[in-house]
Amino acid sequence: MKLGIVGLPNVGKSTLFNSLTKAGAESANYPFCTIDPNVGIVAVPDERIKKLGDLYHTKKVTPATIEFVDIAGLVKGASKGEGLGNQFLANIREVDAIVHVVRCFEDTNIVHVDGSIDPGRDIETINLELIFSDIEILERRIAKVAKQARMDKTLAKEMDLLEGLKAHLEAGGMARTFELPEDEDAELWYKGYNLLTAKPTIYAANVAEDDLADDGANNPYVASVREKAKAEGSEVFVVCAQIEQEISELDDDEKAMFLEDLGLTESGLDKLIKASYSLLGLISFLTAGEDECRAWTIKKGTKAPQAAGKIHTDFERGFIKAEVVNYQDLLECGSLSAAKEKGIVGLEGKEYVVKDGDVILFRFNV
Ligand SMILES: Nc1nc2c(ncn2[C@@H]2O[C@H](COP(=O)(O)OP(=O)(O)O)[C@@H](O)[C@H]2O)c(=O)[nH]1
Ligand SMILES: [Mg+2]
Repeated sequence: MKLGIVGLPNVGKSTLFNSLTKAGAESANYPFCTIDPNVGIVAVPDERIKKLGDLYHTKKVTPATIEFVDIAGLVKGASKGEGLGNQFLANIREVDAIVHVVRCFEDTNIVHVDGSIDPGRDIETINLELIFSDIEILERRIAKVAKQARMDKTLAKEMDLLEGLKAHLEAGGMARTFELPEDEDAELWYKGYNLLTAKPTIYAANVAEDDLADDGANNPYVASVREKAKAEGSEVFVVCAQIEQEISELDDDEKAMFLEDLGLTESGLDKLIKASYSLLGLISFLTAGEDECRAWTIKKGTKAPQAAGKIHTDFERGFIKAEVVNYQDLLECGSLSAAKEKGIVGLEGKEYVVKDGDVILFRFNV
């Protein structure tokens, strides 16, 4: 799973990325310092595997991970190639979801590309570039389908979809607010276009330290981000990238104290990672043993054999049964054998839909 961090130059993308990954991507006070996309792997905070690890006296605890990509500053005209725009847009097309960073902090030392702090305008600037880029994709597809439609009747239906989508985008709408007809073909075509504005998005309002404790409630810039996000059904997330960077350099004890001083219980990044996880419809199942306790990422609705396939393709190919126990139940019983005695370990087959927090032992044969 890959999330792309996008936004105008100098809004705090790299600062946020650095604190997420501590990967040391260059962060500097001028546009285009992150020309190549920087990719970082981030652990999904999960108390459950730590507790399982204690129960099993395990040697190794491995969290689930997601990937973040720091995508360099998009500017007005990116879809026409401004500021290496097309390259950046191509990078965005490869991600599963978008974190759109918006500058809501004042700092006269940090240049704003458009000369003032105005999150509503900034969001529109970026979203318009994404929309233009999507329109181009649709136009290319329309040209192709128009040629073939004379031979193939089902393509007339796709043409309707394309024209409808294009009109929606031209009116300034994001593809994710388009009302897709309830039709399997349409859904497949729509997915196939891989539109930027169809990707699930979280807006990250990057505020000054003072605005953290009340979650930006008194910051009118944040209010305008919330308004924009609401109109398209997206989430907003208030963060101070600079503070997150400082926090990321602390050890766990120092971190807890620092957060308490700020009136917070959890770092913004932990919240962001969890929010991204739920935005993408992801859950974790767990495996436990003396060698390793581990969390694995799957989409909600994944069945047991495909979940097994995340661990190893052999597990999926040779899938026989899954021994499944809820994480909380297992902890309460104190051991797997005690859970078995109580009869709460299920033996599940191919059609079993895996749930968040399932502790699973797969039986397979290859
Ligand atoms: N005051 C303040 N400065 C910030 C904050 N986040 C980032 N900056 C500064 O803004 C400048 C640009 O940040 P950077 O992360 O490189 O922006 P990017 O171009 O969006 O990647 C750097 O000098 C950062 O230190 C913040 O929350 N508050
Ligand atoms: Mg940057």
